[in-house]
Amino acid sequence: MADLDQQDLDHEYALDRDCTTLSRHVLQQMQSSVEAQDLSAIMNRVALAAKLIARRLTRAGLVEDALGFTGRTNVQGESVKKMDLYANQVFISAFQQSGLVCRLASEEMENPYYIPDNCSIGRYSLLYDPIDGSSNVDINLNVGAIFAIRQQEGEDDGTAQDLLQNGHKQIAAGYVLYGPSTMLIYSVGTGVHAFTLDPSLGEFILAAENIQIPAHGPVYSVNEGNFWQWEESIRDYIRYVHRHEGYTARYSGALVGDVHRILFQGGVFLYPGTVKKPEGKIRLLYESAPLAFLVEQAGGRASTGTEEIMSVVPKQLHDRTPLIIGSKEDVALVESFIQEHQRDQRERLLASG
Ligand code: FDP
Repeated sequence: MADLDQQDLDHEYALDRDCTTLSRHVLQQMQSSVEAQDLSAIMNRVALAAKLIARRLTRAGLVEDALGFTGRTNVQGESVKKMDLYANQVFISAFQQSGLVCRLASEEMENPYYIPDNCSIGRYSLLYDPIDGSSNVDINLNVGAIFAIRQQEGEDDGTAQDLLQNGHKQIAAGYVLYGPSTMLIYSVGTGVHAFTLDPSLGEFILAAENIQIPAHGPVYSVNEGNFWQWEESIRDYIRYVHRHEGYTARYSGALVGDVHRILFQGGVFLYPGTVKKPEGKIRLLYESAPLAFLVEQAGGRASTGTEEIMSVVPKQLHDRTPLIIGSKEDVALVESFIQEHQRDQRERLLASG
């Protein structure tokens, strides 16, 4: 009997030390706050969606109709993949009976999806990118999902105007990385924490707590194929890293994968605007702002080059921003090139009268 008790104790200890589940962690982080139960339940639903999508991705090459394009274009004019549509729908289904999330807004849907039955209970909104890095899906490389949670403010007449606010209105954010293992990284404003899916348990288990981004890292992550489409300032930054020792390039084609590397090892990801598209490619509400929330919580920064991402107020749901995100010193270095060019331009304008 004594032995059994000891075994039980050891088991308990192992659970405490090694097996903190996501929902329990959210509750611990938020202590007695009134939102704790709600956010823990919402995070559980995100985890459920992530598990379903991970399962589909791991079997995508074996089942019919999982890979390739649907033949449709989304609100951004981009070709929609079958996996984009599937993942978008999984999030909707996961939240349909959540009782808490009243609106879902995703880059795959022109307008938010309303779940009126939930609105009397919870007034939360989920903003998400169901599959980030979709060009990687068909070739079995890493992809991700990005999400943020906001609280609805005032009444919504169907135009979701209250979502058009800056990133400080986010109460939680995170991403899922579908790589060799599936990871879920989140923050409710009390640091950044990483969980790994244990497929045998079907649970996300705590892998790293209070992650801090190094102030500087060797990686710069950018699609250099756009070199001649950028402003001179970005080209100058790239020339700088080419000419200085200690830099190395990494670009996976999925923002989540590149930001994940930077979160742990430091460096900078940039997707600048181009001369033709100064706003760049990355969507503010579904990508830049959630990742900015997370990276700031880990001691890093996110900027458009001239403004903190967290301060940017969108005019429309699907607005895009240039994005420079990662280690504090590396983001500041990119900004210094942009600011120097802006100063030069102003001086030239003044000189020309
Ligand atoms: P995708 O369009 O394939 O979903 O924001 C979307 C994104 O991927 C990022 O994940 C990725 O970093 C970037 O776009 C890739 O775009 P480029 O092919 O233009 O580099």
